Amino acid sequence: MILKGKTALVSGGSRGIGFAIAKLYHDEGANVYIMSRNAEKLGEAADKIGSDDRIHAVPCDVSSKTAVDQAFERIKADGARIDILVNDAGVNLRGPLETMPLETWEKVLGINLTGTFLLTQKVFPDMKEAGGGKIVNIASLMSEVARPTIAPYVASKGGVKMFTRAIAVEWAKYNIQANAIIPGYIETEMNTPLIADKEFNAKIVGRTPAARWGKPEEVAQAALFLASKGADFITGQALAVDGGILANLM
Ligand code: GCO
Repeated sequence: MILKGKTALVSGGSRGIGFAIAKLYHDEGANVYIMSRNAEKLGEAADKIGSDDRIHAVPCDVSSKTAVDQAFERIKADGARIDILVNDAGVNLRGPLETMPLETWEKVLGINLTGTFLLTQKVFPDMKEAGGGKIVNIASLMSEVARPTIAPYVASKGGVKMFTRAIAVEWAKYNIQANAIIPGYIETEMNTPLIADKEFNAKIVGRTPAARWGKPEEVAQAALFLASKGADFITGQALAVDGGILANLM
């Protein structure tokens, strides 16, 4: 039980990569708070993870400072102190850049990047007081490369990677390690339309040396390592869990 005695907060914890991380952390003994906007789906996810007192659903729109403040009041009321923060909450709203509405841009940046900023600021006092902590930010292939029709997502994930480095260099003196994970193409709800698109699916599988889509549980294993003591001297890094796609020219 690698995380026994630790309390983790996982945003985006009701589905996909965030759910897989929350489940694995819980299986490894952590006390886990999961956050997402949809209270019903969040409750269902919490029930799937466990029925004990180590799993908690805290509905929250991470792009709203008010909502984040209220969510932390709830966590504080439990007497909980966050040792591990996973910023996974993210949306990808696709469309041509030239006609991309400002509202779409602001929604994607608000959840993916500003949400990461807000939660990171909120956990700092706990981690500083505890003498250290772990921050794991879910970046993306799109922190490194781009593709057409997802400009807000690309911009947000590039920011997540560099914000991770900013946290790492500023808070290392408090023994807080911050690292990013770069998932490749993973079988998640966000990617359902891409998986269903036979041409796109074939292109991705062809570009990925492992010749398959990844699984959320495979990303969760990297998140477990980065949250563990074994990663205490690793900070400011971005670990790709991508089947080799970023290493592959062709
Ligand atoms: C897309 C996908 C990607 C992946 C992931 C890759 O539209 O190309 O949604 O963005 O989800 O982010 O790391």
